[in-house]
Amino acid sequence: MVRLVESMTGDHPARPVLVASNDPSATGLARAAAMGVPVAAVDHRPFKSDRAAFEGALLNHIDAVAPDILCLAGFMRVLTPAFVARFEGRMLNIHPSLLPKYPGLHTHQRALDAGDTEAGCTVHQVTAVLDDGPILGQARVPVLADDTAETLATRVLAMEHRLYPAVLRRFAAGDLSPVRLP
Ligand code: NHR
Repeated sequence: MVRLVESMTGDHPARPVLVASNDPSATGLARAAAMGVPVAAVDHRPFKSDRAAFEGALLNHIDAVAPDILCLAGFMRVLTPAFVARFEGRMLNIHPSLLPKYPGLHTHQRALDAGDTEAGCTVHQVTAVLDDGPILGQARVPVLADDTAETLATRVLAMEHRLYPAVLRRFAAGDLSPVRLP
């Protein structure tokens, strides 16, 4: 998220209008505020299993700034089809695997368990099906012999920081052709 905000300057076609989180203690909120970006927090926990009600509260903040594009960055709440439909074709996510491999959680451990020799990350459009939308970019890293899920996650994260800003810049300019890194 910080890298996306930092990237939106100069001739970039987009500007950040809101950083929102479901976690009121997320450090990203303080970092965004320090960069001068408006922030909102909607704790999902009081809503229990009522995802639509949580999303309604979140939408109040989002609709107030009427964004053209939504970027999920470490957002960990599965979104309902109704929410996704509101932003069809305008919502991106970065996922820490080479999709279609390993949608969902614990991607690094799953790659290690499978004996994969490469891993990476994917930016995709968000659809109602989890981690399934059209791919807008991918970056690869090697898996090393002594990797743990943590060391692999650190190597992938460095590529996430390069890939997502590159994809957003292209997407905001109307270009849906996939970005490949390195
Ligand atoms: N929503 C939809 N409709 N489609 C996608 O592709 C989505 C999405 C919401 C989030 C990010 C995704 C990821 O990058 C994302 C993609 C959370 C879960 C999950 O199971 C799965 C995938 C992603 C994010 N969340 C649990 C839930 O009950 C909570 C897990 C937790 O809190 O640790 O929502 O990986």
